[in-house]
Amino acid sequence: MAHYDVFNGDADGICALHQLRLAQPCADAELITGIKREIALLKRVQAVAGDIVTVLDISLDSNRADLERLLHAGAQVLYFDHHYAGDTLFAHPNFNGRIDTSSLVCTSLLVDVWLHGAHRLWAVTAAFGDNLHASARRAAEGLGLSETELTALQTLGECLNYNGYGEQLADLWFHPAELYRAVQPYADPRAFMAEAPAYQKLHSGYLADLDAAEHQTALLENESVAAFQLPDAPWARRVSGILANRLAHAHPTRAHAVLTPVADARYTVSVRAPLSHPAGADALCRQFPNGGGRSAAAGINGLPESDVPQFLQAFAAQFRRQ
Ligand SMILES: [Mn+2]
Repeated sequence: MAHYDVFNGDADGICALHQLRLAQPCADAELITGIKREIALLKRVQAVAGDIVTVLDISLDSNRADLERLLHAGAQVLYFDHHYAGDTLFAHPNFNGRIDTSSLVCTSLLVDVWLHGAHRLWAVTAAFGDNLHASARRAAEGLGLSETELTALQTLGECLNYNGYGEQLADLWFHPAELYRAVQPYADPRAFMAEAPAYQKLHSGYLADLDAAEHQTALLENESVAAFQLPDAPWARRVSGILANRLAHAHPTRAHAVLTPVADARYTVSVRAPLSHPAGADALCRQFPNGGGRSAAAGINGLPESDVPQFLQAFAAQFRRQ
């Protein structure tokens, strides 16, 4: 009987798996992950009857055909996620799913409920990483954390999330499976931050990239929206998603888009709805090929340069103040 641990290569995916495996160790599981935007991960799983596939933080809608293939083959699937899952509820005797697309939860918070709060510090970290600051603070109530510790967990969540951004694995400081292996020995994220060389490397890379991003000028900017275009460089591809989150917090009533050049005159687009009204980002992005995500945070893969004006127009219209 083989185990497959399939997880998004961002903070939420890593922290969800880490919580589960602290509670239910499974040393021989095959790790299947990738850059944050690589979400069609189930196609890489070849499970047979009796195998157990654990799936964390990737859209069921984007993996539906392969999920059906694995269930049909007789695999047991445990699935936690908060991304768009399609219009119909998914049901199968071998499928155990905890899917909640509320903008207040992330996958690690769903796992935290499942584990009755056993490793909540990592769920708090992940919620910060997924830009769900209020949910992170709510989850942390009763843990007795100081404001300094909360801020540290926020930085850790942002760093783990930031590591997943990039066009290819070579853009990243760490392969997400390697980063998961680095956190694996630490039941307490505060010890990971204090002791792990991997964290020192990730944190200093994060600060250097943010510094480089600071002086970008807007393509479009008014009271309700702002869009920024980054240069064609690995640091820009790494920092793009974090930049969108930081802009969102600096201007909570404004929607933000960050366009990052990738190959073939195309852009990766990160969209954040206004924090004051976190809705519409997924509806905007699904108007374009390879667009999707959550109501508060969504994106488009490979937007052609020729479609940028159309995107900016749709973006401004989506978030125009009524
Ligand atoms: Mn997530």
